[in-house]
Amino acid sequence: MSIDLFDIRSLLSDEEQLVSDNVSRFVDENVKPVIQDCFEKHKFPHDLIQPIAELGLLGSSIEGYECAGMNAISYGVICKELEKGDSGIRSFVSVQSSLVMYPIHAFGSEQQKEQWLPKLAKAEAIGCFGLTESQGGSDPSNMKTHAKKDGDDWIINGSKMWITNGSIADLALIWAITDDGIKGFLVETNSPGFTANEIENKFSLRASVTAELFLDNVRVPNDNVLPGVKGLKGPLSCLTQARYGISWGVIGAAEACLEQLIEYTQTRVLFDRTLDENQAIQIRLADMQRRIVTSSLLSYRLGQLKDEGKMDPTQVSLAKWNNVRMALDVARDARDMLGGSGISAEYVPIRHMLNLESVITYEGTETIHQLTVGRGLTGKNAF
Ligand code: TGC
Ligand code: FAD
Repeated sequence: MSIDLFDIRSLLSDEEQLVSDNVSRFVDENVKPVIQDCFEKHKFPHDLIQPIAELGLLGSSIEGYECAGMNAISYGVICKELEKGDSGIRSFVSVQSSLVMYPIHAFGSEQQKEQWLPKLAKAEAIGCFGLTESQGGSDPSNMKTHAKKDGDDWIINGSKMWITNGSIADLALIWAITDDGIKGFLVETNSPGFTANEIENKFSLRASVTAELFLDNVRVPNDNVLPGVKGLKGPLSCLTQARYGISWGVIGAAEACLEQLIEYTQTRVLFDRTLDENQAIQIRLADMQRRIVTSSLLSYRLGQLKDEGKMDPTQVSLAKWNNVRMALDVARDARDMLGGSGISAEYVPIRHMLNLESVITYEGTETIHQLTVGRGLTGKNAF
């Protein structure tokens, strides 16, 4: 039986279904065969970058600049299908699309758009997004990285922590404090004084690159400042885009766990009957189904609002919080229901579960999103 109990697929237009099928096929043929090995060896599957670009998945929502110009629901289904493979692959696409291409498109000069967007869409350049610093990612207003004007240039000093794609990036979007508030700087990573060190020995997102960035008197021309935004609103607007995609993506991870778990419980015999004949097991499977369906409807509705230009950051916080929590709980419970096999690399839940420990932390922790919804309800800031 399909786990799409409410036939959410039929809500998708023909074009959205086609996108979903194409990405799903790509993941089955190219991601699933290599991902466990990459996870075990702590290596990002670089060979997947070019095919991802050829499918039009980078900056897919941008019109023009050699981008695919798809709608928000299509971006959602792309994230979902990619994360069925692995959160690390979806992360790569989230960062390139929502955190690097989106701000260049939304806040960049025409020259910056023409210079970077086609290259980023074709993966001729890889981008990263440097907001978080070691003194506390939840409160980016406490930013220490700073930029000072020097003639027609800026000199940037500081460091960034936990940066996805950091050590494979050609372009880093660095958010830095200036005398005129926070600004976004397009920093080419071969600039003198720029260093990226990969963070080794992660237990989560092992098939994704995470790095620490150091900027030591990095000189950047004034033309590389994003002219269209100032203040925390700049980076937070990018996060809204990425969090929307994550709310969809994690549904894919949860579905991958449930699909494999159903197969397992149908064949595992204990006490003379298959596991799926037990009430306790059926209740747990049903609970996973309930959570997946409700999360899917939530993201679908959010996608409709986004396509209508009505999506609001508080809605995004609720969806990111609800759906990541749902996926993490499903993955943990699936791991448990696989018994000892659940800790084996033969089965996907433990990998998804470990990845989701990052996903529940990055792009705003669960607490940050709960407090954002609380602020929306009460009008009072409790951060
Ligand atoms: P606050 O006073 O609320 O806001 C400052 C200004 O920003 C505006 N704003 C937003 N705009 C767009 N989208 C949003 N989500 C926005 N939230 C706020 C706001 O209207 C205001 O504008 P203005 O014009 O009045 O100045 O700021 P605050 O300092 O109170 O902070 C609020 C808080 C805690 C919610 C925020 O700091 C936050 O979201 N913290 C979490 C940080 C975070 O999520 N970091 C993520 C780093 S990137 C990452 O993790 C990438 S992982 C990628 C991957 O691999 O997939
Ligand atoms: P902290 O902010 O120190 O939070 C610690 C704990 O305190 C959390 O449980 C938090 O919920 C809680 N807390 C915080 N404030 C409050 C409060 N007011 N009340 C109650 N509890 C509170 N960042 C980028 O800029 N770019 C990237 O590409 C990027 N990629 C990442 C990839 C990975 C794998 C990871 C793990 C992180 C990435 N991040 C990135 C950073 C990520 O966004 C931060 O880790 C996240 O925002 C949390 O910040 P922190 O780790 O400093 O935790």
